[in-house]
Amino acid sequence: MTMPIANAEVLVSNPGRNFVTLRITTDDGFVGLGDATLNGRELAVAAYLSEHLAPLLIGRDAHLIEDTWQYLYRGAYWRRGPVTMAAIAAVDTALWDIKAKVAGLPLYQLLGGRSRSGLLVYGHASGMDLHELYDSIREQLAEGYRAIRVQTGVPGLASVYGVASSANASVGDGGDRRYDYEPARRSAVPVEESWDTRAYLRHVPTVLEAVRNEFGPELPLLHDAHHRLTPIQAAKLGKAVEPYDLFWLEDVTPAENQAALRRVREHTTTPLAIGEVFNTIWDYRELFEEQLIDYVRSAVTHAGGITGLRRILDYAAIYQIKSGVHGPTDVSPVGLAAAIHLGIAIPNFGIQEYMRHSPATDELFRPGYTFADGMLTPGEAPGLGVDYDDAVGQAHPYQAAYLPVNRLLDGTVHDW
Ligand code: KDG
Ligand code: MG
Repeated sequence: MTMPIANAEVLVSNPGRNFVTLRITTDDGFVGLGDATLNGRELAVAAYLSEHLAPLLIGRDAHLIEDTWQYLYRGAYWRRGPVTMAAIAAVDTALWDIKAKVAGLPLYQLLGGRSRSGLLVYGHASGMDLHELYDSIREQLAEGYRAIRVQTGVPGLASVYGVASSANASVGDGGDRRYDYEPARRSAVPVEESWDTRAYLRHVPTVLEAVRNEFGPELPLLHDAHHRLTPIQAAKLGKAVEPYDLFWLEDVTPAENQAALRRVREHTTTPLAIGEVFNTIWDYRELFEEQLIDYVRSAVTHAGGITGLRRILDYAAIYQIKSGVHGPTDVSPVGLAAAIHLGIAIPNFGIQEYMRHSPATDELFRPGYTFADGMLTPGEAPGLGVDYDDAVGQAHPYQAAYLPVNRLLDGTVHDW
């Protein structure tokens, strides 16, 4: 039985922040959704999808998920890269959504069924000082989170990426800092931030020590260094925070230089997570085979969909490396739902990042997954369990928004 694709629509909307969604419809009326959101570069993926991929999908058999993946990946000749892989991810996810709807099953059933009752998630706490940070952690605990990422301001720096403050609360996803810590600002050019690595390295261990003392030994704590350190600085940080027993230290060095992780690993037993900007299995090869990391950070949305990420995670599993799938608010509810279905099925689930989407975003996508007691669970509706409401989407058109650019105090452009 073949199931020809009749339509592939690219939907771009901004219910507080931009999302790119692919909607595939088959001749017999099955509908599948895929997330193709690439924060700050949304229209590049939208154009790749509508100009180059959508025309190739019309008439193809929607059941051919693997063949379509290979066709779009190998067939293009120009492989990899965030734009290509986000577009392939959206096609792949939408086809899985359709296949599960045809089967009348929630998607995780097609991925092998449940391996656990729910996904442990981590929430986001941040503050410019300890007082703000403790309040933020308490808010997260009160909401039910059982693991918490801790980001802090640094003395001498006016703002720090990833630290919510009242100054950036009104620019993004609904104007509530819980939904928009980064933020991606609606401005013609990116906002520029300043950075001082030595000040950061002096300050962060003191904050993690204080938080560990305040909240006790049990609470899993995570921290994201956002690619800003050299290998030896990262090694120093990993070693300095060992007494505070982090669940992981994320993105310590720029992602391009995989060998850097060797240097870090030689010096510290703090678990390492990396990969939110990776997009294929090749980006992980050295890291897996040399066992240089502990958690994989790729999202379904950015790593070639369920097919792409499943392959990466199966490879990781043979080295006892676990998932830690990227899940900030710029991964749409479609991308998050896909991650939840995958995460509940795989044997090597570690933790899932979760940052609640704004009410306007949930109104647009009406996700069927639920968060309770620190865990996410997929719903039992056939497919991904996410919809797209056109009227809501049309009421919130795209608005250009950029992630910030990071400079050292002397003006040098720095990693971030
Ligand atoms: O678009 C960029 C954000 O998704 C990213 O900076 C968030 O680092 C992040 C994280 O760990 O969620
Ligand atoms: Mg990160």
